[in-house]
Amino acid sequence: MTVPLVHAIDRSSLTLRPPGVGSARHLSNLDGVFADAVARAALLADGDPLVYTVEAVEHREGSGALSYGLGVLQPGRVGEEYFMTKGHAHARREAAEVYLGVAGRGLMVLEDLRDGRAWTLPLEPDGVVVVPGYVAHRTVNVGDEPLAYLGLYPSDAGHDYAVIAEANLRLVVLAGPAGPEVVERADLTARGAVRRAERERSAS
Ligand code: S6P
Ligand code: ZN
Repeated sequence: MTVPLVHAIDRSSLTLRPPGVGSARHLSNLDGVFADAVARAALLADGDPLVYTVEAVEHREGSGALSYGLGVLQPGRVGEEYFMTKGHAHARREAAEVYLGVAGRGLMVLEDLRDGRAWTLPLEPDGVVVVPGYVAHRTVNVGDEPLAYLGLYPSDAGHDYAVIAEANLRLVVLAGPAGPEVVERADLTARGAVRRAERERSAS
């Protein structure tokens, strides 16, 4: 089947016209992504929410072909963490990607697999973010509305989820009292212990 060369982003329904090839990830599909296993189990017991969908338009004609996906990440939290994507690096490591923000308020969490350097960038309507090659990436919805974005990538980039599955990405985005807080994963355990002690003190 021929893939159409023109699509429109319908900003009211956050879908492509004509539709791309859809896929969805619910919380049950995101194992080892969120740090708070207790909060995740509670949400799963309550009905396994939809976390995000992707509508992909993949062109496969030759080695220079480009593809794209419209991602729509729901607002929500698992414990202190905002809803986010599973995250991946490209199987063909040098393949870069461009993200275009469409709706909502997000952050991209990035990590260079060559030297471990990690950083975040805002992903907002009409903002354009470059993810260079060798950089693992995920999106995080830090707002109250769905976060929508278009990711444009070489068709032969491929997804490698395993490369970050064991250690997860280094940076974690938490919902703090004044908005998103970016912390090192290594500091989460200490932070959790302090919170628990505070809760116990105020309960006694
Ligand atoms: C593809 C691009 C996006 C993601 C989408 C879902 O290279 O980066 O379309 O696929 O954000 O994330 P994930 O980590 O589940 O593929
Ligand atoms: Zn990608």
